[in-house]
Formats: sequence, C-alpha cells, structure tokens
Amino acid sequence: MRVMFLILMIFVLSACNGGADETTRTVEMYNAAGDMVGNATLNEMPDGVQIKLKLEGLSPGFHGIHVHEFSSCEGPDFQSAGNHLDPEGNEHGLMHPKGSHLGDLPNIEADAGGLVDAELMLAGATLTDGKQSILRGDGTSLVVHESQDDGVSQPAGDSGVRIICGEIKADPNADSKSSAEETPSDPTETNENQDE
Ligand SMILES: [Cu+2]
Ligand SMILES: [Zn+2]
Repeated sequence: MRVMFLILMIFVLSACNGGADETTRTVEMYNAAGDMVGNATLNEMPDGVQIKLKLEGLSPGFHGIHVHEFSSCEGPDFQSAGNHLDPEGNEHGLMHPKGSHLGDLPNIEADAGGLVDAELMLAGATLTDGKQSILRGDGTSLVVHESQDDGVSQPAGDSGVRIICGEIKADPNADSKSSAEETPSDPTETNENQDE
C-alpha cells in the first residue's frame, strides 16, 4: 500500500514538472559568429508571453526584435528562421493600422556598453496549444536585428540584417546543446568508453 502511494507521488511530481515546461522556457541567444551572447526567459502570462532578455555585445542604440516562424538559427544570416510569426495574415508593425504580426515586439535598446536588459511582452501569444502558440510545430525563434524597427515598413520594419538568434524549441530536449546536461542512460554513449 505504501509502495503504491510512493509510485503515485512520483507520478504526480513528474506530471507537475511536465506542466512547468509549458509555462516557462529559457532560450539561448547566439550571434552570427556562433557565440552565445545571452538568453531570454519566456513566461506564460494571462495576456501574452513575457520575455526577459539579457544580451551583450550589441552596438549601442535601438534594435528591432521579433519572433520568427521557424525554430532554426543557422548563422551567419539566420535566414533559416523564416519570416515573422504571423498566424493571422496581418501586416508588419506595431504602429501599422493593419498590423501587427503576432511575432512583432517593441525595439530593445543596448546601452553604451552594448548590454541589453529588457522585459518585453509578446501580446496575445501563448506557450500552450493553439494558433497563437509560439511552440507550434517545432517551435519558433527570437531574432534581433542590426537596426531599429520603424513599426510600419514591410515586411520587417526596415530593421536590417539579423545579428542574434535563439531557437524557441517546442521540445527543449530535441537539441543536442540542451540535452548535453543529461546523463546518458547507456554507458556506450559516453566518449570516455569509445576508445577502450
Ligand atoms: Cu526579425
Ligand atoms: Zn512583423
């Protein structure tokens, strides 16, 4: 009886962990040279997804930032991320009368030292299921641009080239970078044993 209770508790606890993955997510951000330059923490909120962003190494001033449609950040140009996430078929820009894309965000500002410490809200989006989810399919990506987004020009606010990208993966364990912390269940998977 006690064993059954323990098994039940373990099941309940692991189910809770699974739920937590859908309401928060940490995204590693990489520059065009492939260096990790910060991270973004995503949190599910009643009116959208909150993005807490910390970056380094930018040019001082404003930079456009958007959620793009594919979970793929292949440098140096990050074209693999696709266009802005836009499930409703809208125009680009938070200031556009027929806007905006679901993935559109206000500009971020880097200080004189090139640092960004920002808190953004991706209004109307969710980390859970549905059309507005940024974890749809394989997921999406968070892309920072060289210049500022003017909020109205098509298709991307005239914000210039893509300089930093982070994959927002639907399955965070699918990437080898994030699964490296896990202990391999089979000893033959470790490098140490391969040359014996
Ligand atoms: Cu963009
Ligand atoms: Zn857009």
